[in-house]
Amino acid sequence: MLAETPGRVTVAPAAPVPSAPAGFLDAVTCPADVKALPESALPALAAEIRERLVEVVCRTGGHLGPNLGVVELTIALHRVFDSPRDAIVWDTGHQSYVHKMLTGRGSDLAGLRQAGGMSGYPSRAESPHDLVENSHASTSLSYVDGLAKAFAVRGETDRAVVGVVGDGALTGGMCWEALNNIAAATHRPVVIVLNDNGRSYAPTVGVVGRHLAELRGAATAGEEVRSLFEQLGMAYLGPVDGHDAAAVETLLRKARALAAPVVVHCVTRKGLGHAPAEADEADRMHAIGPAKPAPTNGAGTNGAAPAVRPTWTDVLADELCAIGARRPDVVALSAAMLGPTGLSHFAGRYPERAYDVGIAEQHAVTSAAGLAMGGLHPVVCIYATFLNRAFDQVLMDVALHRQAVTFVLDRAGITGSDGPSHHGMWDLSLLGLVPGLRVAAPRDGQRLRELLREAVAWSDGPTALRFPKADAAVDLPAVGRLGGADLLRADPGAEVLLVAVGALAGAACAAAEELSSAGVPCAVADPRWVLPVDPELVAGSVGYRLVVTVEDNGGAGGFGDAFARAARLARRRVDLLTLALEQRFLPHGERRMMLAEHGLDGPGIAASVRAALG
Ligand SMILES: Cc1ncc(C[n+]2csc(CCOP(=O)(O)OP(=O)(O)O)c2C)c(N)n1
Repeated sequence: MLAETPGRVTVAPAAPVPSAPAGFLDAVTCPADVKALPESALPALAAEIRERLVEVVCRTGGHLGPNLGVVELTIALHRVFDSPRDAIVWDTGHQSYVHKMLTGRGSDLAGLRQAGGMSGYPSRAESPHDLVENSHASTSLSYVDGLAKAFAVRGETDRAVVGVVGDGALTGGMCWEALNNIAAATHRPVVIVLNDNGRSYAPTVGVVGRHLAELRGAATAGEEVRSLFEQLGMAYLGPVDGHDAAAVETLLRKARALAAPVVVHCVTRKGLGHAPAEADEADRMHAIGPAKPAPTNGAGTNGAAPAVRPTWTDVLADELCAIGARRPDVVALSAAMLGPTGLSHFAGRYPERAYDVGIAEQHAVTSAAGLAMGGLHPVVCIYATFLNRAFDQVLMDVALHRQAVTFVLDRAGITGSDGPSHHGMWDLSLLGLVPGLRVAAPRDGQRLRELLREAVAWSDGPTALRFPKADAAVDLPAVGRLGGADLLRADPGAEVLLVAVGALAGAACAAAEELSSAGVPCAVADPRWVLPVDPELVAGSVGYRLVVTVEDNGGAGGFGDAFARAARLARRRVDLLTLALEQRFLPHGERRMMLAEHGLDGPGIAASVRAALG
């Protein structure tokens, strides 16, 4: 794998960050307040912002490293541009906390990513200063291209358009599609602020990262290197030390005055000012979880630390390594997420069989098709929500060609604190449309291992596995079979059949227990392979008073709809209740609580069944 060495950022200062004397931050309620500060106050303001970021984000969880890296850059942006009249678009948006603090939301930071609190991304509902909230990377330059065209057509030529894009996001193909247009329109002003910290989560892969490193190196050595952006016809300013607010401000003013497409290359350090983040070579605290409450009685009587349960991702990582040892043809791909998808273990053990392609899901999927055509079995590990990007590639490049590619969809279902753009609630609806693609949903760690082995053993077309962001469920042994499904419970004379998708099996069993105790005997089935729907399971469901499907996909076109369609096509009469997530953009919150709110926990499922039975 091509990867820039971390720490090659040569322009940023190595000097200690000043500690924060109180005062400036609390006085900033809008960008005009930032503009009014004397230049001499900027280092102190930056120090206060860092202190507040560390204090809050270490408690709530969130994108600490990226935000610590953009403090001065954000201050400079709000001194030069007039948001929201000037449009500032943050690529991905995970680095917008400082922008929020400077646009009147400093006091809301305490509720970051908490249910009902401030979003961890820009949010149009929160502020007119937030334009783009989708948080899927590499879109900013397309948005600014459109905004710049719109302002030109409307004659609003005094409005600047700014896209802030990371070197990681710049590995995404959409950025280059946008640059292809932006650079061609030499008289249409667009300011592209390139926030170059040399890293995505991990050091940025590929020649884009290498070129940026070359530009940084040349600047330090005082050499002239013509940037790729200039070769494409744009102006290029920098590289500038992105932690020198005054220097960035000077360059941004120059960029604005050019009234042309221009790239301002800012060199920053992810995690700057927080020693644990700076020392974290894996990802510079790109995203951290909330502080764990101190254990009260978890240490047990013998004083041993409470057992840490493996996550679904941990189990996947372990089993994939085991498969890799037996199967030299198994290769793995990630789109800039080797660590978060658990692939770093496989990549560490089999570096020649692991590919980090950058933030490039579409390319990852078609490249996997090529790997399969070349005689290998690729496993593409991707967050469920990001597979949406590559639907056409799954459909036409993989499935039409019947290539044996396995997709591992981590973060399926409710993901929690990342909100609407990150909930993995679309995959079953989309993948259900793909002819010849089989989708599995493991109910527990043991099933994840088995299903992954079955998926990579399948050579007649693509397969997918989906599981959530959570600890792997406790193993639920089968008590029998119903068609191709595992029966997890079979009360004598069962009236209700609950068919649960993957990790929701536990909730279905809890509901069955509650209903059974109240005199409604139940059976619970886990299809394991959920799509296409098993005709034998449909046949086996006939005769129950009520059949209930339970899934954490959106209701439209999910497993329940697929089951109903299969029953309809087979002309089987089934009284069907389909329980799923509401088909709308769901806010951020805690997974367990959100599932309960959607009636997808044990008591919620039982209540829906009681209501349906009247
Ligand atoms: C389409 C898509 N794939 C993956 C991600 C996950 N992701 C979030 S931030 C990030 C790295 C972004 O790196 P960069 O743009 O350089 O910003 P930095 O965090 O370094 O400031 C990735 C891969 C995403 N948000 N969108």
